[in-house]
Amino acid sequence: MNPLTILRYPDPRLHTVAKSVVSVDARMRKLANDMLDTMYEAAGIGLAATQVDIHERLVVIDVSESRDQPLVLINPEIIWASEETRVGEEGCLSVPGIYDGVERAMAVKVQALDLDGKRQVHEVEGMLAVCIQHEMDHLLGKVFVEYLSPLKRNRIKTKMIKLKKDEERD
Ligand code: GNR
Ligand code: NI
Repeated sequence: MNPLTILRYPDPRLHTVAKSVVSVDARMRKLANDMLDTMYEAAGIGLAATQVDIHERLVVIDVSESRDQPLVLINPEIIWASEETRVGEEGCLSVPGIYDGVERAMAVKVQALDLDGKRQVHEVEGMLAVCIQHEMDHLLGKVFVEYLSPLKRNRIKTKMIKLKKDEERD
């Protein structure tokens, strides 16, 4: 077990745009495994490398109830998105305790490399489609609260800064 530290909003490093992964090697496999440990320990359904201050296009996901179906996406690209959208309640490990509605495509087709460096295409819907879109936003430096109104976002920012101060006090 090697859990990594998850950056918390409004940390400016969360707005870094990730670079493509150049080679799927032993380092990448270790990083993906450390990210999976971190995601499971934090009870999340996904984690983007950006959230652990690594600015490369890598995400890990597990939307299964049994927490035993890890998915690793390297250099993911959305090659198709349904026109149909839906608003679903989202949360983020980088914005603990905050949940709000975000509009996303209902279904997407995503192309990515796996840990063997092989190209895979996944056509997904439901929670997995939501999660993939949420994680791919992180790789572009975007946190879900940026879809909310400036008023809500500022309230969240203030709350997160206060939470951090409270944590530092005890
Ligand atoms: O654990 C998470 N839950 C979640 C719920 C609804 C929509 C998106 C997510 S992703 C989030 C983990 C996380 O912050 N990934 O970046
Ligand atoms: Ni997130």
